Order: sequence, then structure tokens, then C-alpha cells
Amino acid sequence: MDETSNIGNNTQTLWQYLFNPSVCSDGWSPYSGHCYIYNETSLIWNTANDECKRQGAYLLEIETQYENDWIITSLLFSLCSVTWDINCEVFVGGSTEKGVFKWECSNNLLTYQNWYPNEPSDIGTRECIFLMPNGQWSDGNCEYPRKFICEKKQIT
Ligand SMILES: [Ca+2]
Repeated sequence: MDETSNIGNNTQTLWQYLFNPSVCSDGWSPYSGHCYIYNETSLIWNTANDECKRQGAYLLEIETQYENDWIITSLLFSLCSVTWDINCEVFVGGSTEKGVFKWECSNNLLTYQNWYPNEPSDIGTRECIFLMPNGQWSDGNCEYPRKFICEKKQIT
């Protein structure tokens, strides 16, 4: 790339920002006022939660079927498709201590839910929600590393 096209690209980015400030930083995908990133490095839930915070974000909170559908079709298109394989599971920001699931960042109880049949099983002392490749949810051991998604509000 020569200098001229670099300047051109930077100018384009600046104009895009000035006239459409609701954009996401590099690597993040926009959807409905929020920015999302799929982290393919597997981490335990607490560390994934910290990593999202470090990126100025939070572990994904899914409030609607639309958001769930968008995550599966647009963000996780490269995810493997095997059911019940930890390498194909993606942590989101929900967990339970005593049978009541809540979202970590907002502290909200779950409103929209999309559990796999017979889930959540909630068998441990602490269980964390993960997404399966088909978009349904399950709960599992928070200490087993999984991929994860961070979400944040778009730049305003
Ligand atoms: Ca959300």
C-alpha cells in the first residue's frame, strides 16, 4: 500500500466516524447499538469475565431471540458444530450460585432464555451458561475453559 492510499483510508475512517459515530473498534462487530467480539482462546469463566472487562466490555448478555440469532449466524459462523464438545461451547455472562441464574454485568435475572432440552441441569455449586453451536444454551462447570464473547455499547 502506498502513502496516498494510506491517507485515503485514514480519511475515510475519519469521515465514517464523524458522520456515523456508532461504529465499533477494529475486530468488533456491530449489532443493534452494541459491539461484539468472539474470543477463540478458551478461558475459565472468571478469567473470561476479567478479560472482557480489560477490553472495556462485559461477557455477553443475551436479551432477545434476535440477539441470539445474530450471534449464531454472524459472529459464530466459524464455530465447530459438534454438540456436547467443550471446544464448540462459548461462555456467556450468566451464572448461578443457588439455582437462580443472573447476568453478571447488569445483575439482571434472565428474561429471554433458550435452553437445550432438559437444561439447565444446575448440578454443581456454581454453574455458568454457555452457548452451543445450534444457539441453544446449557450450564456447566465454570472452571472448565471455553471460548467466550464480549459485548459493549457502541461508541457514542
Ligand atoms: Ca446483549
